[in-house]
Amino acid sequence: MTYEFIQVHTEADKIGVITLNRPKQLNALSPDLMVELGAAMTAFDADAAIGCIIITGSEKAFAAGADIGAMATFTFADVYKNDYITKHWETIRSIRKPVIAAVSGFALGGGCELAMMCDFIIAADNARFGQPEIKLGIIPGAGGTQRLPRSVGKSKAMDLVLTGRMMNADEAERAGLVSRIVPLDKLMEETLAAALMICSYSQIAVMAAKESVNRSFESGLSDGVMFERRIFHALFATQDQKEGMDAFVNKRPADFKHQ
Ligand code: DAK
Repeated sequence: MTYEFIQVHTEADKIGVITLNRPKQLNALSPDLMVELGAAMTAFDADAAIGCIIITGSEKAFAAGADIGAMATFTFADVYKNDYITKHWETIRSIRKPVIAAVSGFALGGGCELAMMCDFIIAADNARFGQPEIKLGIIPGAGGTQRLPRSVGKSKAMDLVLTGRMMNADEAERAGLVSRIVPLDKLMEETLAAALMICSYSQIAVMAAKESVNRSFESGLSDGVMFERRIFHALFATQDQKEGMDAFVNKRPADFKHQ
């Protein structure tokens, strides 16, 4: 498939890299771009050779939000009856392989929400995060009011959502929104290294780990721990568990077959 608003390539035959590519609009997330993003992610998720997916943007912008021009004249009836772009944004939640957001520059509005839908965020030192929708007379609409407080706590989430201010990479790391900050010129190198590390493990264990961590956001502690326990037990049915433990015991590198 050819894409107009994103670029897609693989690294080391096992990492799927998706680069948002509407530079003149600071990668504003139009419905067409989101359709392409969903298609590319679904294709990588279905590709047995791919162990990890990276979403990135440009140095200046990961994404400056949903496309304001495209939304400007919509009425309530338009957005409510057509469930405005909802389906285009839900695909990412169905991706079972790990997805890393490599963020440089602006990650605002839907851009910040997209980054938060990824499994973790590696930020360049020039990254700036925010939910400025309040300035447009709306509120975050792709999970920002729900994921941001889970990530940074109520007080900072309220501050960002109600004032519309941006936070820099340092503040985002202190608040727990991003997992690490790297120099801008090392962003892809460091993100690819993290992705390669993930790819070196059992894909079944990696997917199970992602599913279990995500469950912590959807359930109470007892249910979450029970879910984890059963998944943990199930992993003893895999060849990869035998391989991983045998490799440790015999002091050799593990050779996971993802079985
Ligand atoms: N949409 C469309 N165009 C955008 C844009 C955006 N979000 N952000 C920037 N651009 C365009 C600018 O209009 C400008 O275009 P030209 O004038 O050159 O044609 C070009 O990108 C460069 O922008 P600036 O000239 O403004 O560049 P600066 O460096 O001066 O400022 C900035 C950069 C990022 C601070 C500024 O552009 C800015 O404030 N942008 C808007 C940020 C924003 O308000 N984002 C939130 C948008 S609302 C949903 C899913 C998602 C959403 C809602 C619902 N569902 C699933 C239901 C999301 C909503 C949003 O994100």
